Amino acid sequence: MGTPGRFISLEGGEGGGKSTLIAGLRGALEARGLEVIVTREPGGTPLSEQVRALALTPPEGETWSPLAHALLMNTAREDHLRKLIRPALASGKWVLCDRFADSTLVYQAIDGGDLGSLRQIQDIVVGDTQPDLTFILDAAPEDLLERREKRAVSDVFEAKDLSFHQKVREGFKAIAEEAPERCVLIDALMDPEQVLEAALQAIDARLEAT
Ligand code: Z5A
Repeated sequence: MGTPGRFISLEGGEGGGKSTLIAGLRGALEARGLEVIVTREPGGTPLSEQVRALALTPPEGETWSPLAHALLMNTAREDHLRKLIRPALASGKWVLCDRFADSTLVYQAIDGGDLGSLRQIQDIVVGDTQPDLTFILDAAPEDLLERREKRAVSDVFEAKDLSFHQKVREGFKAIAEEAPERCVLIDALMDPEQVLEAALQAIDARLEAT
């Protein structure tokens, strides 16, 4: 693992319950006496939050190409890793990150980005700071429709149709199959308490938590 801290990312389609699970995990891990940092991508540092705004809510009428979008995500990621994630892990903290590099491989590939190039950029930026564990909150997009509609989010992804969300689901499932040692698929339709329990069981089984 290389570092004394632990790095956990949360991924999946919109409205899957990542933020809800992160809040539950933070409480449970802090109750075990662990130091926990909660962060998100794109974002997490002052500069990366500015990049987030530029990437997700560009000026009206303006759009990013898939490559430019991927570069922006990775620009934000480089700053986030260097200033927040790596120092936190090195000092023994647990980092819970709402989305990370898997999101780029899924979203920017669906938008038309070349997967080989996306992986090359990711290798340069992420290096060996891979998450120790990745929770993928999974459900059929039609079952998450109501949750997505409730969110007060306005960004470049808000108007996407069901087929886009289906591709997002398939993209994350493919990553889970490719990296079963890192990824745990969780049924996002379970109650929040059951989702948290499943995540904690995986942490205990895979990370030998204290
Ligand atoms: N993006 C990208 O393209 N490339 C990249 O490299 C990266 C990101 C890093 C913003 O992400 C966008 O950035 C995202 C991909 C792109 N695209 N979109 N859209 P984000 O993570 O900030 O936004 P999001 O994916 O839309 O997440 P969210 O709105 O924060 O949702 P969530 O965290 O997964 O869910 P939640 O807020 O915990 O829950 C949503 C609602 O459901 C809420 O009312 C909860 O009370 C409810 N909920 C949660 N869990 C449950 C359960 N278990 N049962 C019932 N109800 C529940």
